[in-house]
Amino acid sequence: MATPLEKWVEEQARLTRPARIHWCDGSDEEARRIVEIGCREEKVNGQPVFQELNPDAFPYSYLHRSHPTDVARTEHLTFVCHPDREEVGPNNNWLSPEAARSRMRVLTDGCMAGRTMYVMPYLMGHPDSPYARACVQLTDISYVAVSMRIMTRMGRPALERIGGSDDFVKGLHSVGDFNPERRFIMHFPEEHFVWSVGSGYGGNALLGKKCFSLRIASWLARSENWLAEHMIIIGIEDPRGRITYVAAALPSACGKTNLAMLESTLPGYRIWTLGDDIAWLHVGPDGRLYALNPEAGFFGVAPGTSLRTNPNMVKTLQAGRFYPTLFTNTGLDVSRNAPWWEGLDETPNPRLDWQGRPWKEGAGPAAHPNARFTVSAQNCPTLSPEYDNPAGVPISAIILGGRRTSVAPLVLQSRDWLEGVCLGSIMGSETTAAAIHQVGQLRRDPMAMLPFCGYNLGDYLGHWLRMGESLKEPPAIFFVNWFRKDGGGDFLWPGFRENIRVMKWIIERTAGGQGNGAAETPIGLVPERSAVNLDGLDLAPGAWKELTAVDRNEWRAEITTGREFLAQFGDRLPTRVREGLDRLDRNLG
Ligand code: OXD
Ligand code: MN
Repeated sequence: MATPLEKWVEEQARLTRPARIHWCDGSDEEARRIVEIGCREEKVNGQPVFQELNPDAFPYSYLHRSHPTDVARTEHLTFVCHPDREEVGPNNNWLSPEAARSRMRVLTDGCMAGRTMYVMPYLMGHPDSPYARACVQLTDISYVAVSMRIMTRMGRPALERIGGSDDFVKGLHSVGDFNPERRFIMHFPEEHFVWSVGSGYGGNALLGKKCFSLRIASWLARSENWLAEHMIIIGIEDPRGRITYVAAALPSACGKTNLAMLESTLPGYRIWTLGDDIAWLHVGPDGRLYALNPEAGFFGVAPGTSLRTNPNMVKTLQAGRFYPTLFTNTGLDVSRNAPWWEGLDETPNPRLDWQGRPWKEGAGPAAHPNARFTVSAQNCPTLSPEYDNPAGVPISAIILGGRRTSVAPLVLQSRDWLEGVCLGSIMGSETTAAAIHQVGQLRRDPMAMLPFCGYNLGDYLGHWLRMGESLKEPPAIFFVNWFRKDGGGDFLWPGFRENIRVMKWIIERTAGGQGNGAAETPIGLVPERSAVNLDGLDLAPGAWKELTAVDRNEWRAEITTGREFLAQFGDRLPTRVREGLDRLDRNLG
């Protein structure tokens, strides 16, 4: 008798008609074989899927050049398909499940002809964790098959968890013909199913990541009383050896990976990495909030990553412990056959651009601004020993943030959970290259979840409020902004490794002491100068004052435009958020 899993795979194969079906075991040997196929047989846009790179520069590394139209998440082609449009909310594109299914059936009919269908059973979360989920993704390209091995726990433990049940998250993926006109990423939350065609890009095609661990998981989390969030998880060790765990949400390409691996400039402080993109947060048996990272690897932005900005990521990429490491749409240092991107230490000559063309002065960047690496967490020198703790780690602070060249202070502590949720609901960030849209526009991005919350964002804010009530003592909520500029357009704060100074203030606040380390503003608490270690920093005169300034007029305008943004959620917006924002507005005078 076929199991539900076998039946489902058979059904998908009848629709997509692959030449071969390969059940992945997630082994090293298998990954090597699939990479070999990508190097020798398969092509994207006329070029091999993988090109082997110089192992002396980056061990086990391969370059993938995507289809030129397929370089970032395509939010306008991403849908949540549910019978009730209101449930999905204005924050998502909506289609009825029937309409979506018939559209996708046409696009998927025979789409794997002549290709191999890879069947990938995987877990999001540690095999021993009660919070882990079993999933199966099908794909027809080696790049995605190998990326999934890096980013998830693939193989037998997932099959064991599924057994003869139908309880697994399903993902059907095909690159189709890469035509953006025939590209869609459809989510069916009631069926725990994601159906993606036409793109090989990480956020569109590695279905365990944004599609399941955020969009579908956020539906599960709402009804099961937990949170699926776009957050890093780190432990901050102080000179006494005490480790405080925090989770931080920042929009895509705003330095999450750098913060997750920060190498401290303050003696005695050190960061332990648990996750760089997604956190699942549960109420633990002791009533505290516990976080775990469902992923097993990092899919990070390459440009700007260097020994200066993120030495631990460079070490991760060079560790060579886990096979393989992928580079996508970076440039190429021709003489060394090594990946290269803007911001990496030396500037080689000659180089190829991300499409494999000779790079010329004035021709724009060699690496695509959203060029990525895909690398196992096992390679990370700062990986926390708690990363594999099936229960997760207790969270003392939640940090929210964005890229704001003005208005938002370097760091602000909310007075309580409600005010934190209210400010989080209107938080804004200037857009980056991680998704297809105009870069540098201010967009409201509540909890950095706007592109990832799979249901009505008004209800999501209500869920946050309820979560606060489920916790014995909710973690303090902080806001950070490393990107504030002065009148001349220069950054006021050095950022990167120096951000440890802000993290130190944050953990000291959560430890309960430092009563006089903060100054009241109408919207929360900012650090007093004396409470932050600024030794050895070359801040411009007046910079600290500007960095911590909360301008009443700017913030009144901020709340007004935030309210305008929230108006689209109508009566799904919790009254308490509305009233909380009114109160903050009144505080501003
Ligand atoms: C990512 C993103 O890839 O947020 O993590 O776009
Ligand atoms: Mn992300």
